[in-house]
Amino acid sequence: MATGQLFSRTTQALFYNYKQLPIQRMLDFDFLCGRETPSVAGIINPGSEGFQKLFFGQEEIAIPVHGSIEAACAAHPTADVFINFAAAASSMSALKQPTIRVVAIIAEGVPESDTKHLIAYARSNNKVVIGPATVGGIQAGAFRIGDTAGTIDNIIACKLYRPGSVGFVSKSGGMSNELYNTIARVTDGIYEGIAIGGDVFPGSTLSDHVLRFNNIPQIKMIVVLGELGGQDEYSLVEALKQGKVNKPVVAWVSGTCARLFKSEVQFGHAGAKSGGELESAQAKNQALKDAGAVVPTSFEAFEASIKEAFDKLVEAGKIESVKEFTPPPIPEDLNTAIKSGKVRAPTHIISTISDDRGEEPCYAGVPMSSIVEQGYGVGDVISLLWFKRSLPRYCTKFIEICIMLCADHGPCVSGAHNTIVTARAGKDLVSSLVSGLLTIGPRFGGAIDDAARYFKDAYDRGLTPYEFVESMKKKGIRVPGIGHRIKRGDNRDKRVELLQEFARTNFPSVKYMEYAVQVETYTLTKANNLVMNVDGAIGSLFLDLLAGSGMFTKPEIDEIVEIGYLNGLFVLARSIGLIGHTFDQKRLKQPLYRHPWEDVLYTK
Ligand code: Q5B
Repeated sequence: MATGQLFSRTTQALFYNYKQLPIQRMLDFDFLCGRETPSVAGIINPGSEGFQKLFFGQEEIAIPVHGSIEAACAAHPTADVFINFAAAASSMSALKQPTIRVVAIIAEGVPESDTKHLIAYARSNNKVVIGPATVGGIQAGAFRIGDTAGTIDNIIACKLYRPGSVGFVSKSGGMSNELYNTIARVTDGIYEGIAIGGDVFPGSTLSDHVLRFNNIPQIKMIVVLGELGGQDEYSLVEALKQGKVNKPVVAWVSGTCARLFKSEVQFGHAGAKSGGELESAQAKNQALKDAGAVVPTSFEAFEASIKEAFDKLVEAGKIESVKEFTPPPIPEDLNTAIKSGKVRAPTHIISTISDDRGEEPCYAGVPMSSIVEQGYGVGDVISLLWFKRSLPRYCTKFIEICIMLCADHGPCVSGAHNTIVTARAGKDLVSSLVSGLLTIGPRFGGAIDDAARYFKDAYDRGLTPYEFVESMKKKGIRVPGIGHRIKRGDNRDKRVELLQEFARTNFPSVKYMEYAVQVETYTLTKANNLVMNVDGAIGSLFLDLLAGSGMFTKPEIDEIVEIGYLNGLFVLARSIGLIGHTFDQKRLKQPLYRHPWEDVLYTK
C-alpha cells in the first residue's frame, strides 16, 4: 500500500458490536466495486460466538462472530481496520492489538478524556483513529466504512464504486454525502473521502488527512469542508504555509451564518460552536485563503471553485481518464421485492387455524380480545383451533369435562409411572412430560379414536352388539373402549358415569353411546373386567356430539373420525396430570428410581 493510503481493495475490517444493516451495506458496496473478498472479515459480539449470515452479492456467506477483540484479531490477522459502533474502552483494546492499524469510532458521546488517551496512544504507535461520532470514510472502488455515503443509489450516483482523483475530508458525515454528490458532478469523482467527526477532539484531524492525501499519487486535488469552532483548520493553515501540501486545496469552513445570531450558537456537533473570533468560520476561511487554499466566497460558490480547480488540472494534463464501468445491480432483498410487488414467491406452509400477524392473534378468525371479553373457556378454544368453529356451549362444556376427568388417574398408570421415573432420573419438565405422553396408545388412553371408528362403523352398518363383538374377536382385535385393569362390572369407572350423565341431560341424541352401552352389556357377560372405559365413553359420546350438534356435515364427521382428533383430548388432559407428577417428584426431592429385584421374575 502506498504511503498515506489507509485502505485498498483487499482491506478487511473487524466489526465491533454487531449491526446487521451497516455490515450488509459494506458488503453491498464490495459487490458493487467487484471486490473479490468481503470487506468484513469478522464480527465481535462480546459474549457470543458463531456465524452471522449475510449476503455478498447474490451469495449468502457466513461471517465468523467472535466473543472478544483478541480472539477476532488472532483469527483474522490480516484484518487491520476496526470499526467500532461502541465506545472508547473497546477502541483502546483494538488499538493495542498489533494487527489493527485503523480504528473508526462511529459511536457518539465518547468522553473527551478517553478520546485524548486514544489519540495519544494512536500517535505514538503510528496508528490512525477516525472519529468518534463519525460516519467513517470511503475509498472509492475499494473499501467503505459502515454507512458512509448513504444508500447504494447515492453511491452509484456519486460514482463511488470506482476511484476518481479527489481526496475529500470533512468534519461532518452528513455534509460529506452532500459533497460526494457535488464532487461527482464537477470532477472525475472521489478517490478517498473521510469524515473526521464533529467532536472537539477528533481522533485524526483535517490536516492529518490532507497531508496523507498529498502522499497518495492517485489523488490530484484535495477538497476540505471544515466548520466553525475549534482550531483544527489552523493546523492545515500551518501545513499549507510550510509548503507541506503541493496539491491544489479547495476549502470551505461552514458556519459563516453564526454571526447573524446575537449570542453564541452551537450547531449539531459538539465541536461546532464559535468560542471566539479565531474559531469563527470567517476567520478560518480567511486564514486558509491566505495560506494558499482556494476558498470560495460562499458555500454556494464551493462547487464552482472545485470545478475550476479540477478543470485546471485537466488542462494541465494532470488527470488520467478514469476507467468507467457499469456496476452490477445489487440483488434486491426478497422481502423488499415482495413488498414492492416486483416478485412473487411460493409459500412453504399453509395454515388455516390461527394468525398472529395483525394487532392481536386470532384463533379461527376470532380475535384474542373477543375470546377474553366473551368469557370463552378452554373448550371454546379447542373448538376454534381443532374444529375451526365455535361450538354450542353444551359441546364446549362436554370437552372441558373430558379434559377435567382425564387430567389424571393416579401415579400407577403407564403415563404417570414413566413421568415419575423420568423426573426422578433428574430430567427436566419437558422430558418427563414427553416420556409419559409416549405411553399413550392403543392400550392406554389412546383408544378413543379407534373406539369412535369401530362403534360408528358397527352402528352405521346396523350390527348388533353380539355381531360386532364376535366379528372383532374373529379378527383378533380387542374392542377399543372396552376393558380396564382395575374397573369391573361391580366397580364402574365414575368418570364414565359422569360423562354419560352429562350427555343424557344435554345432548340432543346419545345413540352411539347407547350402542356402546349395549356392547358393554354383552362384553360383561364374557368377563367382569370388560366394562366401558373412559376412552369408550368419550369415543362414543363424541360421535353423538358430532352427529347431534348440527355443526358438522357428514363428510366432516367422517374426516374427523378418519384423521383421529379424539386421542388429542386424552393427550391434552393427561399432560396436566403428568406435569403435576413431575413437579411432585421434584418437590419431594425423590432420588433415582430403581425397580426392586424382588419385583422381577428372573428366569431362563
Ligand atoms: N379382553 C385396557 O386389559 C386393557 C378386551 C378383551 C375384547 C377388549 C384391555 C384393552 C382395549 C383398549 C382400551 C383404554 C389393556 C383403557 C385407559 C385410561 C386409564 C387407565 C387406567 C386412565 C385392559 C384379559 C382378557 C383377555 C382379553 C380380554 C380384554 N380387553 N376382549 N375386547 N377390549 N382394551 N384401552 O385388564 O380370553 O384371557 O385372552 O386392551 O380401551 O387406558 O386407569 O389404568 O385413566 O389412566 O390387562 O383409565 O381391556 O386384560 O389384557 O389381561 O385381558 O380380556 O383378550 O381374554 P387387561 P388382559 P383371554 S382406559
